Amino acid sequence: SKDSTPFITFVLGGPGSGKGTQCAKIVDTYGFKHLSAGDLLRREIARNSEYGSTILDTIKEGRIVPSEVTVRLIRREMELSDNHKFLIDGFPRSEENRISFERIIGAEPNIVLFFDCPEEEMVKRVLNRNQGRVDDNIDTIKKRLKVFEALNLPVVNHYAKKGKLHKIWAVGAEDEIFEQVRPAFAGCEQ
Ligand code: UP5
Ligand code: MG
Repeated sequence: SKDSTPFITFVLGGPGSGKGTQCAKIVDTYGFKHLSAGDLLRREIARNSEYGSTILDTIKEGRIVPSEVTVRLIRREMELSDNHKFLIDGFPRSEENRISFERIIGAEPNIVLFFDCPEEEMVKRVLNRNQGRVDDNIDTIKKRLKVFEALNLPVVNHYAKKGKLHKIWAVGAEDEIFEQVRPAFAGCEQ
């Protein structure tokens, strides 16, 4: 219920590493509320909100939306949810994102998953996706990969040092990858 302390999982990995795909399986198996930061930002674009056009420009360039905007969207979804188990997908993308979340939400993640995928595989998957995302073109993908390497890997290293990181080899069949995800949630079976 709303009274219990949130149980937070961060899901990290480069563009096309399979975060969204594996999150769907985690939701089905372990009953988390899925919050994709990218989906929340795309929803702001679609509803033409105050920050919509800035978010669109940022996503087209593969850059990171200011932390305060993203954290506010995540916080609102957490407050609105009856669930207390959250799967936060594609966030935090930088140390600044991470520090901002910890300050504003006042909590750290219990678990951090990292989907480790070779760049050429990520490029192939994103170019094959065909769902009309404005950032699924080769120019933007190259920028997303650079930003990921420069800004997201420090976050991964931070949680590795804290002993919270579950690194998963993200190549192979979806179900095989999920078998590597399961041990992170040992004890979370519903
Ligand atoms: N696929 C999945 N698993 C597969 C497998 N095992 N084998 C073969 N194919 C597989 O998967 C991608 C594609 O690969 C799909 O077609 C899938 O079927 C297939 P998906 O599960 O969608 O991968 P995911 O990691 O979720 O890829 P996504 O493109 O969503 O990752 P990004 O991190 O790039 O996108 P996100 O939506 O998180 O962010 C988009 C942009 O929003 C960012 O670049 C940034 O500009 C902005 N943003 C922020 O600024 N701040 C935030 O906090 C979040 C986002
Ligand atoms: Mg995704």
